Amino acid sequence: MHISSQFDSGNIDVIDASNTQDIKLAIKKDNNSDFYQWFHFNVHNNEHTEHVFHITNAGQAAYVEGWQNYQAVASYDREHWFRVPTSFDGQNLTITFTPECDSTYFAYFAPYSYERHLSLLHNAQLSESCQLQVLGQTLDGRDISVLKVGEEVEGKPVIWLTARQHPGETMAEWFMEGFIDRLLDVDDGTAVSLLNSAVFYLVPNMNPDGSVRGHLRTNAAGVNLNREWENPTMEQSPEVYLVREKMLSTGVDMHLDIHGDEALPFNFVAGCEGIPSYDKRLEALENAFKNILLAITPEFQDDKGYDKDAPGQANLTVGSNWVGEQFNCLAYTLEMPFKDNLLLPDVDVGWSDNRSRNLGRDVLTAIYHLVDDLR
Ligand code: GEM
Ligand code: ZN
Repeated sequence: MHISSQFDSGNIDVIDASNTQDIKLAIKKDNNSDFYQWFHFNVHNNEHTEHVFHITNAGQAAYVEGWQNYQAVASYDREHWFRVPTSFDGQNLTITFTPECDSTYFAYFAPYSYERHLSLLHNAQLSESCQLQVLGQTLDGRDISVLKVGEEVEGKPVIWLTARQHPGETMAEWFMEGFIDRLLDVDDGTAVSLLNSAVFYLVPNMNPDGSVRGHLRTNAAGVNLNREWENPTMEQSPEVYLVREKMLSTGVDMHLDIHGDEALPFNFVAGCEGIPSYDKRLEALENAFKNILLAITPEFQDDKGYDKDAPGQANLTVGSNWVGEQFNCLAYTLEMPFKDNLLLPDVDVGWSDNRSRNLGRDVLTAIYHLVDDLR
């Protein structure tokens, strides 16, 4: 048997693999950081017997409550990911699995590779309405890419979507793939009409370095990008610095920052109720967006989520809070679960890449119904 993680977004340390009934593993920390939770590894064994994997440092991971009722994902073809029997005893996360093929991949959530990221960007640029722009480079030298979709016209709202500041939250880029595919579909009347009404700036992956490195939450320097928005630097957080500068040049009338949540088994949004300039207009826009999305899909709910910030107490280093305050606009952090949507559970796949893509498509409809009220 051989266990490896030397591939895009791979992350595991093999402690002891001498006994297939008691394989000891550990998740590596993000570089220069104490955060860890994302794992992604391959097991090759032509003996299709029961394997028992113990991730022995799960008890000290970033969000331990994320392991409660969590099931890991596995894949034979790296396309179709299914949930596998997983348990947590407070320290060890144990995956018990009898493979049907010689080679099996395991991960925290369906991985979104850098190659797929590049294909997403370059397929998009084939659309007449889409321009692929490069804002600069990350610390490891990868492009920070934004898709501009539609034409800027005086008076037309400018809508930004950013995703995967936290690289282990791969559902965020699956969401963007669904959103982008629909927005560029010339046969989709809602998308065509929306592009007549607004211009979009879309960043499918804010953190390509952390993604390839197999990080949970930080960039190559070990910096949490979603705590950099007040004072980003080219030295520590060029990803945020360059996107923020572009936002300041385009203006922003609506911003969605797409994430994944380790613990809460729901889709939900976190708003800007705690920013200094929060007012009845922003409150009305937030409620309108939520009510429209609630009407569109049962995958969304507004009962469970993060605690609300007290008035004036929002952390302005957080992306959607800084954008909401800077541009006095509708700005949400949108969260999807690593586990499942408890309101609509799927025992085979849980929350998944496809369901993330479909939520992206549904959010486009919600924006369509709100776009004329953004300015
Ligand atoms: C969260 S977002 C922080 C809370 N945001 C609001 N608006 N209350 C983070 O960065 O910790 C997103 C995430 O990690 O998924
Ligand atoms: Zn996040």
